[in-house]
Amino acid sequence: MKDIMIAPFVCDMRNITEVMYRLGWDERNGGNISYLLDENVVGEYLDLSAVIRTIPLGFDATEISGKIFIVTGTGKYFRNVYADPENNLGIVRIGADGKTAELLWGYKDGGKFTSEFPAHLMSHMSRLSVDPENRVVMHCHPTYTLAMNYVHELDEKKFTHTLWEMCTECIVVFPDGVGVLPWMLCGTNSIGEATAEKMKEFRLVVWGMHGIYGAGKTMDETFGLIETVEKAAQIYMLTAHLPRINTIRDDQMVELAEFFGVKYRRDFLNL
Ligand code: 2HA
Ligand code: ZN
Repeated sequence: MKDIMIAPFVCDMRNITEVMYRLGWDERNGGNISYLLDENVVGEYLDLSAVIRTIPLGFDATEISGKIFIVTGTGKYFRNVYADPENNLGIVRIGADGKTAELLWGYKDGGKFTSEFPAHLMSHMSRLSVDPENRVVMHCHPTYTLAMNYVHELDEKKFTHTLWEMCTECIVVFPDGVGVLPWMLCGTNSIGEATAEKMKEFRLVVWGMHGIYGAGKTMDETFGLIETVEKAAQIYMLTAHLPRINTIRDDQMVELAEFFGVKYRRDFLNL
């Protein structure tokens, strides 16, 4: 068996949580990440028949039973993941009954996965139904994106359009736009279901006055999506109170999307 501490998926989780914490997107226990792993790769590091304990999921995940995820722990701080992955992360397999998770590694102090695991798993199911290569679901509280929630209409067309106007690369990076949910109680199956519904259409979903969800094939892609939204939101918050003299026009966004060959939400433009 190889040493799990050098497994690329453990390194990815340690590195990304460290970066996100330093960016100020994950104060205290804010934020959570789940990463769908390849069973054969995990098998190089762990005995897949050795279940440490089982943990109830609280909803039916039969559709993805047998799948293995590395997930941040509930109540755990991103700040601490790098130094102590085995307490702050866990590797779980969705049981055959679809109602429990089998712990294979981690949550060493008796902990369990994030309270947002239902939202994550439901989002994984949605994204996999439209993109079989999706692997990562990431949630965080990026500062400027959150600030923008308080001063900009929470309408997905208008919100996406404003972000697209803020940086030239935006329409190319997230041509599918940003889904927006109103403020909802977090940690519940209802917010999970609402997020998953949006995830059929969007890789990015804003949780009104709370934060953002991102999904992608890799850690880089997912982080890059959120990072680009956050950059655009920062430009917005730095300029929203000032007279606007210049902007990226809709016909220029079309030019960008067509030049880079991305399938974009044309209905989000005002053509
Ligand atoms: O896990 O961010 O939404 C802490 C949160 C809840
Ligand atoms: Zn949150």
